[in-house]
Amino acid sequence: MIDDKFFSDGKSLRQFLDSKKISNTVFTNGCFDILHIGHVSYLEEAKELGEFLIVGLNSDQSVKALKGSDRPFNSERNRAKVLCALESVDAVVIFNEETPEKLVQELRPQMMVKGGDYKKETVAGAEFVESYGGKFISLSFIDGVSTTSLASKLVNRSFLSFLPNNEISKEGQKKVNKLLEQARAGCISSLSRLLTLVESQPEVRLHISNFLIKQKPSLKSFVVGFTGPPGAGKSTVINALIGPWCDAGRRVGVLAVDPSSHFTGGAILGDRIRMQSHSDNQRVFIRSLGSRGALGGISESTAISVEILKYVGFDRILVETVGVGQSEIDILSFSDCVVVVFVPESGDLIQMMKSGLNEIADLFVINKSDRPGAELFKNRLEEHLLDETKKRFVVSTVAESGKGLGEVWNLIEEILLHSKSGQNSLARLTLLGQETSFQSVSATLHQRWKQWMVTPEGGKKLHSYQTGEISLSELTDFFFQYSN
Ligand SMILES: Nc1nc2c(ncn2[C@@H]2O[C@H](COP(=O)(O)OP(=O)(O)O)[C@@H](O)[C@H]2O)c(=O)[nH]1
Ligand SMILES: [Mg+2]
Repeated sequence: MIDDKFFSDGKSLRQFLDSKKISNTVFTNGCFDILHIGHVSYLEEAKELGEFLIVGLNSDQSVKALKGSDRPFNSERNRAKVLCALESVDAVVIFNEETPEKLVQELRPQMMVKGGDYKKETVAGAEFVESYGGKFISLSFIDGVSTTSLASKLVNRSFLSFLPNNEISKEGQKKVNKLLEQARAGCISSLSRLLTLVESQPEVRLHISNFLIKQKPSLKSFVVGFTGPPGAGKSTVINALIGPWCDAGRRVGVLAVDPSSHFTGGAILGDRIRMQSHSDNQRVFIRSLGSRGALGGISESTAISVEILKYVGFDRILVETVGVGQSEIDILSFSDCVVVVFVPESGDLIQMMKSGLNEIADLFVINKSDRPGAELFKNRLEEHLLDETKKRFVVSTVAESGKGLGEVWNLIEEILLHSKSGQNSLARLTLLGQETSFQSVSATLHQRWKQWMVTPEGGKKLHSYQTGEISLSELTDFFFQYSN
């Protein structure tokens, strides 16, 4: 039955029509790659216009030439079979050329029909049909459905399923909550596991920040950020400060965003043996971040790690970052005290000042001040700070020998006395919520945008933007109207 409707070329169909004396024929053509409601309705409408509906079907070769090498999805034989199964279709005939003009000349239909907003002038064969008194008709196509847009929808769907899950499962939430509880009870391996999780999984970051924002902020925990050029001595300074904090009965957590940072656990100033017992008491916790291919922002996983250390009960959280990029400034901007470590040769001083670091710094350390030029550098820096309203301290140190570090420690503690740790925590968690939820929102927006672009309306608007008829913000407004 189906094969009765199928003709491999115009000639055999012509012979069939002649033998059956069928003259009231309606002709249409297309690729019909994935059949959808638009095709079915318009073929039914076309059939109403005459006695016998012929569909000219683009061969595989011709579809490739028209739509690109990744089309058709279905072979000509299969496409033909599906069409033949439709009640409205009386014959399917394959053609190899890009246009059906030659086929139309062979078949001489009474009527030629196209779907969609085709103009007669642009349809090959239409003029020929009219030359012997036939008619050309353009039928309306159901808006928004086409094989091309269906295909992109399918692609988008499968792409979405590969996106990292935005929300952590109920079971996952329980596990993370349990780890938080264990870490708070002093379990260091649970704490390590948590930090690994937030480094690699944005959805865990979001869950924990939602959890922590509901907790009472710890008022005894303070965050001290250390930044400065690589090699200035940040790690050496931090190392040396751990001992005095332990001596003062504080628990110290260190987070180094620079994975090359080396820590000995504060053994330089503190007594080596006492330090070992400190770490037995879990008084000191040291962790490098960003070393294992963090997914998403290093600054986000650092910010949440800081808050986890606070929740777990560390009193002083020391964060070492390298460089002065925006993300470092983001991390530091919510620290209770920011220490900038320079060396006398820091020629990039002015550049660092310009980058916004100056506004958040509380204390400048000129380390390696055993080197020539230290005094001159200190004078220059102090001059630079003179006209600033915020009070800043400048201390010269030799971190390797410990010179000046007692003063640094005292100044940090004094600055912390006046800081608003709780407010900073809240600000950090709020920013974290903004950033992490934005990642999911932007992934969703991107998908919507791609879906809009393949609709006739979206395509038209993009074209108008490309040709300068509308601005980018107008394009955006149209998109939001569509998304609503
Ligand atoms: N001469 C001298 N060397 C120092 C001083 N402080 C640190 N160093 C050395 O400088 C190098 C870099 O120090 P490090 O703390 O790793 O720098 P970071 O990259 O800023 O963390 C190390 O070899 C330290 O031993 C100092 O005050 N004087
Ligand atoms: Mg370092």
